[in-house]
Amino acid sequence: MKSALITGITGQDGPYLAELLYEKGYRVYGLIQGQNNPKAARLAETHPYVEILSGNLLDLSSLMRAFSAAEPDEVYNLGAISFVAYSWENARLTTDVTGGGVLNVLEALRFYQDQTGKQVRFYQASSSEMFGKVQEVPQRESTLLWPRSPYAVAKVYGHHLTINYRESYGLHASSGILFNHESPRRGQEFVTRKVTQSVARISLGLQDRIALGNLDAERDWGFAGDYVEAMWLMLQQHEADDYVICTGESHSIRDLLTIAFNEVGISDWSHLVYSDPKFFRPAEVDHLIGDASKARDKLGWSPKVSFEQLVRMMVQNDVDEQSKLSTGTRS
Ligand code: NAP
Ligand code: G4F
Repeated sequence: MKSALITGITGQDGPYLAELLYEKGYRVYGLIQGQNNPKAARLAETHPYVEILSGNLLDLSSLMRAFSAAEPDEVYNLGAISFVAYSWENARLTTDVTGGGVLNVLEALRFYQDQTGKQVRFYQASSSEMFGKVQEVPQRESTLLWPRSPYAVAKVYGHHLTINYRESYGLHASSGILFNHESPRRGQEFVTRKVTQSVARISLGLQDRIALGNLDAERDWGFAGDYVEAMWLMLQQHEADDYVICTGESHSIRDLLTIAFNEVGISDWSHLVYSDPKFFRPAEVDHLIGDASKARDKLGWSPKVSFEQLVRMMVQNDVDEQSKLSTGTRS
């Protein structure tokens, strides 16, 4: 039985990846931070097969203990401070966790390999945010990186460190350069979920309007459930490598609003959305669109869920969730 260790198990992607690995017969370990993290109990309820280990990306010794306990064949480093807007307000913390955390995991992995002689495969959650002020359209693995936020700068550090450890120590270390991916489990601070939840609440009479920032930004949005399969496929290859994972389609926040409101029967949303300067960013990433040809050719990976299906799935989920909350029933 193979063993996998996932950092970031309480985020959006962690539970999807845990489900995939469990279905494939892995023993799944998840790293959880904090002395009484409320997400631990929720995870134990929804994913009882995940063996929870206590640890923090900032604490190398906790990671070394996690390696000893999990004896992993594969390690997926999904843990990060991942909200771009937050990274300007907490630049040091973001740098340490999202960037420095990668160094700690790689060092713990190297130590574990040296001690046990076991080969461990490593996945780093790199990001399309690294392309920032894009230097090529569409973006591919070879596109010059131009990060536009402390978060993106930290991700560039983790990305290059992963490549460097592969080249320096021969580690089986791969980076997935994932474009935005969403789901009903997406955090409420990100624009897709903020929109789908607000639209659900407006349709139920629980909210009047949505305050947003830049409606012209465009993203290549896919479904998280599709993207975790690409992570796993990368670690099944003989050679470690870096892969862009995306849909190859781009949409604006306006497109997102149109589909989301349409799902609840509202065709004109202009009076339901207003602009709030606090949601604009000091430096914006205007337009992301990727080219996943390498992943398609080498991994045999392609996305299954379209943007429209994704948004409708998220709105339906939020309508159900908000209806239950408003009538006092817990989901
Ligand atoms: P997410 O929902 O924000 O989850 C982040 C996870 O990291 C949470 O489990 C969080 O734990 C954990 N974490 C934060 N600080 C930590 C620390 N100091 N020590 C240990 N764990 C810590 O992110 P996601 O959307 O699942 O994304 C997974 C990864 O892919 C992230 O690295 C993200 O940057 C990257 N990525 C995401 C996307 C996307 O569109 N979703 C695209 C490209 C790359 P708590 O729950 O306890 O805070
Ligand atoms: O949903 P967002 O916050 O995601 P963003 O910044 O693209 O980052 C996400 O995807 C990255 C992959 O490219 C990940 F690496 C990262 O961890 C995260 O998962 O914002 C998307 C766009 C931005 O252009 C933002 O300015 O939506 C725009 N936006 C407009 N109004 C808003 C809002 N974003 C948020 N969060 N909230 C708003 O009110």
